[in-house]
Amino acid sequence: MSAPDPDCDALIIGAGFSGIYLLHRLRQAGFRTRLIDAAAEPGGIWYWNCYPGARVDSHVPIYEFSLPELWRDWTWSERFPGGGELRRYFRYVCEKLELWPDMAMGTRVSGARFDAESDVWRVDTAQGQQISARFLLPCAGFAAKCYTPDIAGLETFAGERHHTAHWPQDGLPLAGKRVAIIGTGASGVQVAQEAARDAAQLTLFQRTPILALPMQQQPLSLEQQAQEKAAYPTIFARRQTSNGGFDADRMEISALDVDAVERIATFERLWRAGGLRFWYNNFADLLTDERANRFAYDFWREKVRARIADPLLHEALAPMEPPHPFGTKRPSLEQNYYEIFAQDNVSLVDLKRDPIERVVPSGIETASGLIECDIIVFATGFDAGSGGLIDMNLLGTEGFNLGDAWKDGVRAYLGNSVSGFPNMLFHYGPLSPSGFSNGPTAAELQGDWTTDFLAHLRSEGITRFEPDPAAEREWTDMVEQIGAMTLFPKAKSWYMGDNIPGKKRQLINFPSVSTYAQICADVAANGYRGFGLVS
Ligand code: NA7
Repeated sequence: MSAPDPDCDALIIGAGFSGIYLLHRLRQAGFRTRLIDAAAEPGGIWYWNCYPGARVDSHVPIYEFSLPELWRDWTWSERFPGGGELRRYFRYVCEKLELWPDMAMGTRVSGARFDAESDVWRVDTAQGQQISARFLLPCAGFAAKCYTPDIAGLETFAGERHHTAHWPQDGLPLAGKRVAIIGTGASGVQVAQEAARDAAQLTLFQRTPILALPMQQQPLSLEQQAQEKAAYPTIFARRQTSNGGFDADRMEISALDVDAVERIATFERLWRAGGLRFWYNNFADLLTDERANRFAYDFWREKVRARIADPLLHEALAPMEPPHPFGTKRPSLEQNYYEIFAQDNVSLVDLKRDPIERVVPSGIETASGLIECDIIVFATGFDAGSGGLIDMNLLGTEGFNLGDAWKDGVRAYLGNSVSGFPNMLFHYGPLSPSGFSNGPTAAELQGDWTTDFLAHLRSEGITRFEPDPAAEREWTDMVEQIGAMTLFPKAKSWYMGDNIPGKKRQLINFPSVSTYAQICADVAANGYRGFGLVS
């Protein structure tokens, strides 16, 4: 008697851009597909990171799906939409594509094991369900596991404390409160701008200054968007062929091959254009040559210093010497970050000079004294890429789980598959372009590739695939080698994994989405080279 069919052909974990797109494509291709997500609503990071001021730092329409049936009828209110608007967008997408019947929200994976007898994944959920699926497709995103540092006395704190990625869903008013923010990455900057409006007192605890860029936010009118939509197909096509999945690439010329006048004029143009353009449209060697990089840093520093009223803060917020090469940590966008330090209710603690010693019931004690507070915001980032996948407790064929497989560092073929874990493809994961790519671009690219791959397996009657260890090693080494040609290893960052104590230092992202697309297409054209396929 043959084994019963699994509950579904494919089980997707995660309802962010990757998971939602994949669900749509696999259903179109006739696969029995289900999607589960621990969150109550779709949106991925936009569900969890609901802290005050949460906002995307890639502009629309770059940061949305390219499907005409979606963008034709959707309009945004701003060039860089806020978290609430993005959540509404996700609900609209699920409605429009009629995805709800195959989605189960509020369903968290507690473990999964590959059953080698039947070539099926058996997934357990924290809600007590068992789901079997031929293919397991985790789409957890790069930021599924947040990081809170272990600070002495934290549990004694009498006020409220929250990580930005676990902000209370029904909100937490900051008005009139004494707010402490630990961490000045993208999230810390966004909460700070909000809190500065009406918190009684805002104290930012900064370990490394962020090299933030001006957002140059713009409201978007209906008429303007209606006009711009004529160009959307061209913009979306361009997105697929650019390095970062945006609408343009870095320039072809070196910052060293132009004179100072031209260099400054270029920097000025990119600065005025706003958003991440100063990062991803800059000179060709911005992220590979320290001299080129230094030109950009010096420009950034002078622009920012001109906005910081108190000269005593210049060195802390925009030091003479760069804390790391510009752009080797995610720059992130600001709107009035540098101006808030002129307000009476805002102060900065430079942790390099005045480190945190402990948390006490009434606040945070540093070397120089106690700062009382009602709310501590941990804007301290993520165990990026691998953390969320490891937490799913996935057991492969060799008797160990993914955490054990990656204990000496992440290894993966094409940044989507691991030997010893058959029939599993993860999206927007480590060693794929995730952290270096605009999210929706990578989601669509990987979603299309996976759909074609599973269709190929179906047409060939193949029930099991697994990457070859040699192909996996080659891919992992290649990402490392490409990384070594850049300045990224010169920073301590989540890109390099070393923001997390004990995590292996390695570049966890493939640096170009367009090259990644070409390689994946080539793998497919060559019979899915690098994968072992079993009927
Ligand atoms: P990030 O960018 O990883 O920023 C985390 C911040 O927290 C950063 O300023 C860290 O300082 C700081 N941090 C981390 N640990 C500590 C301790 N122990 N003490 C003090 N400060 C600490 O996370 P975000 O959430 O802001 O942004 C993540 C991504 O989301 C971002 O890159 C965009 O892609 C969107 P450090 O720089 O390590 O010295």
